[in-house]
Amino acid sequence: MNIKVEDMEIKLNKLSGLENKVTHLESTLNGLKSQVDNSKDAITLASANYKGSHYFVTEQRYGNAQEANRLCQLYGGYLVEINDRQEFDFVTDFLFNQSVSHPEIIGAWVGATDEGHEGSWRFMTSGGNMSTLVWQHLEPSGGAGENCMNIEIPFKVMNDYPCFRGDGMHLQAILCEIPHRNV
Ligand SMILES: [Ca+2]
Ligand SMILES: [Ca+2]
Repeated sequence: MNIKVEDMEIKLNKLSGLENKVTHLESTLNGLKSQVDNSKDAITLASANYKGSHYFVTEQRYGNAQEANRLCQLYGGYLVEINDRQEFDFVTDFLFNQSVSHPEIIGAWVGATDEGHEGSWRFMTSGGNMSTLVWQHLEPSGGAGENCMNIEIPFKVMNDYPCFRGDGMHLQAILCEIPHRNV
């Protein structure tokens, strides 16, 4: 009988140790969540929900499309992937409305590229073909020198654009799309 009580005490001690570990992990996780949320809030100019996704736009200060995409991935999303005309209309209306109060914002990255498959636009993160293409007049114009995509916000159209510019000019805003399951 005494042996059984000792066994139970050992098990209870283990259980108590596990509880402490879970509590510690929970507090670590909550700390990380609030760090990520705070950094997202710090760069968010405006946000909106559409169908299954949350969208947020940043200021116009990013010159590298891949870096922009990785930033969106940090928050559980990706640079916006426009799957159909309805989403295109939502995205361009949303961006246009922000540019009314922030007239300095005229361009935003889209998560699509034709790098390595010139003229065939695919989503940067999901890899699928992008079929809804609403080009600006005379675009796409850049050939192999312009393998990423932005939205020209005042005109609500797409433009092929260099994925990276080192000159610090012609920076773009970031529009991240985050599936609701990751928000
Ligand atoms: Ca190209
Ligand atoms: Ca172009």
